[in-house]
Amino acid sequence: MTSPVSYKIVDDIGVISINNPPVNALSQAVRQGLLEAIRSAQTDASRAVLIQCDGRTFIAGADITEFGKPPAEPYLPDLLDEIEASAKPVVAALHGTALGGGFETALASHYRIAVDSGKVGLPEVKLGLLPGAGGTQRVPRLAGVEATLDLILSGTPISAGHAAEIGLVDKVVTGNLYDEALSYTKQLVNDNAPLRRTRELTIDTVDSSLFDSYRQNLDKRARKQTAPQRIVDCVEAAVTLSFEAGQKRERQLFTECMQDSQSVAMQHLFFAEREAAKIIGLPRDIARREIEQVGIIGGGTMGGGIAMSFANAGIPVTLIEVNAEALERGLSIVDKNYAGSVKRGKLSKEQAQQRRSLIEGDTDYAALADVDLVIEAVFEDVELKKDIFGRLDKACKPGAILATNTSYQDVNEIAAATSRPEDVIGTHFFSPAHIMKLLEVVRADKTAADVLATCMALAKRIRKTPVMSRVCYGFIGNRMLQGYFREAQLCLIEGGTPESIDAAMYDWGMAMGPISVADLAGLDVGYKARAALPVEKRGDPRSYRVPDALVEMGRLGQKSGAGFYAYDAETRKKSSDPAVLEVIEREATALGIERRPIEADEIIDRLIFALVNEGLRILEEGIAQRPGDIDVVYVYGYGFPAWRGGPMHYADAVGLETVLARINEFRERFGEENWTPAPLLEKLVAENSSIRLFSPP
Ligand code: T1G
Repeated sequence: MTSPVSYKIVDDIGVISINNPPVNALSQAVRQGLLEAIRSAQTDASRAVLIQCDGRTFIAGADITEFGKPPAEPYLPDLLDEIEASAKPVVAALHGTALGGGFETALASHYRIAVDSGKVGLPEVKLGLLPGAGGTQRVPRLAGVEATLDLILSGTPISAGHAAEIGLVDKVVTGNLYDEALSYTKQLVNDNAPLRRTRELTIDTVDSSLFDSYRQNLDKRARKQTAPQRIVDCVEAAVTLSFEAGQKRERQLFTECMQDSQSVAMQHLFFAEREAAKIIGLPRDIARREIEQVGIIGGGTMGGGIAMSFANAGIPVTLIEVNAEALERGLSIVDKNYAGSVKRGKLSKEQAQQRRSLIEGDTDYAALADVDLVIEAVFEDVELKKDIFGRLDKACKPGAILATNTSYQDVNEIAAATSRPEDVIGTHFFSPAHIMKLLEVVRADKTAADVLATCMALAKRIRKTPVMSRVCYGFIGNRMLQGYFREAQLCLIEGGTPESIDAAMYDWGMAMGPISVADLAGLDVGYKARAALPVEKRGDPRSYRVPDALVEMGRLGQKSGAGFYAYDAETRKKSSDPAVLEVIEREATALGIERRPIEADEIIDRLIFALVNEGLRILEEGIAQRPGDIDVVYVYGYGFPAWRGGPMHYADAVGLETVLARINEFRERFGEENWTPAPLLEKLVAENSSIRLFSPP
């Protein structure tokens, strides 16, 4: 087995090259090769050492596939200490994304040169970890404490230019990095540049209250997450302790993170997100259709947001509305969104203008004659959608993909309204579409394989996280959401209050409580959907009598200034409204319900296990490919806490026997209509197995 690390002397410079596709991760073999190379360099004729990587990026971090296995020497912190202790200058040449342990390798080098397109970062916090190879100790010595806290707590990579500004990179070049790095290293030798060991640099003093202010901010920004708090502890140790003692503290806290269930959950999501992009049974190299122009039907909130998602990726969009007035309204939503991004500093004025210029409006389907993909994003009326697809079938060129953004409707039925069902697919965006990462790609019965592959790849191009779903009412996310909302409403009418239900779920980790989510989405949405259904199909009346009563009072939610809560017209700040409790009590009485106190743990288990139970049905029906796909849907689309890994991962963590026992208890108390255990749950418990071991039939 050849080593992924090679070493040769070029013009008196010892060049260490790493070639470990796809991202030059620091596997045991890479660490071993690096160690042997840096040791060779200490005694050979080289005058300095250059560490560089082949392929698309400098080292992108420790090898995450090794996590959970017994650690193998050489350990990264020890290796980096040897690099830093080198008797000859060591230079790191950075390109692509030098992340995590990769950037820590560069920080242990004496000098860093980067190509201007390169990025550096310490994203460990996104894995529930912290930089465990000296990053929390070396960055403050180069960039100061506040820049360190911002870089490591965000986990967001920064450009080479920004890194140079704050002292993390010494030289930024635009030409050939290898050539530039070689001449830079020679220059350092000729200038007799000092061995600038990062560990020996002093840290600017800071007021000790800075750390507590960061801790308080994390209590809001990273609620209940353990890694961010430990990161602050590490950086504080860099200021208060010697380098060696600080490194020891970092190692101890890194080990705590590694053993923390939060990190196990977030590592699970890292791989689940990448797995979800792969379609079982579809060759990874299947030819995809070219998507260079896109059409959107409907300029409402969703249509405008979808149009922006494509424009933001540099893809021209034609937005179609029924008339000039509606089109103007739609485009003004887009203008407002871009203006907001500029105001918040997310985009420069020029960037916003450049992106906005890619969105054109029209009222005639003839404008879609050349588009490669069109996405219908009108409101949830299946007959209207079928009519639109019949028109698109005629207006769009052969081979154009015809997609619907429907949240619930039957994509097979919509496809049947065209002469080319193989070109029809669902692309379910989540509101706000230009911000939310999740994209459910709905594979209808006749969707062609290349159409599916094209849309899965296109999702990544517009920086979305794709998850494939088969056709069912509500696909993966919204189908599971029905049980979640049903239980929220039942807990409410049985004895809870909007505040107690929301507090239970918010404190558990959800980004927003279910009652607040209902107000945000608009109570009239469910009201109209139910009105379109025969009574027997509307579900348990106890689960919608209160929201429907509020709608009939004109309380539609945030959009009308009042729903379950009252909303300040200016700040939109919500407040409790006693009138709502009266409605709840009145409806409970009308339904013969004797209200009782409902504790948080009952609320949590009823809402979350309703998600889990439906998720298991979705798995056994083959609607979702894998359990991890469902976890990605809920974390990226519904505010499920990443540090709990998603509904399926969470159920395994709780223990399926416990989940089944609780569901059986709920069946006893609340009836089997809402609480019949999914057969797959009973099967897994009988086999003493777990959801993560599920493989599709
Ligand atoms: N280890 C192992 N495999 C990795 C990997 C890693 N660090 N990063 C990516 N891969 C695989 C990934 O699973 C996929 O495999 C392929 O590479 C392409 O990835 C000690 C402890 C680098 C920005 O967190 O952010 O260092 O699916 O699809 O979109 O302090 O990968 O093809 O089989 O994401 O171009 C810190 C994680 C680790 C970086 C590239 N580093 N990676 O994005 O490709 S912890 C990270 C990424 C650490 C130290 C600590 C991205 C990327 P497959 P991809 P991409």
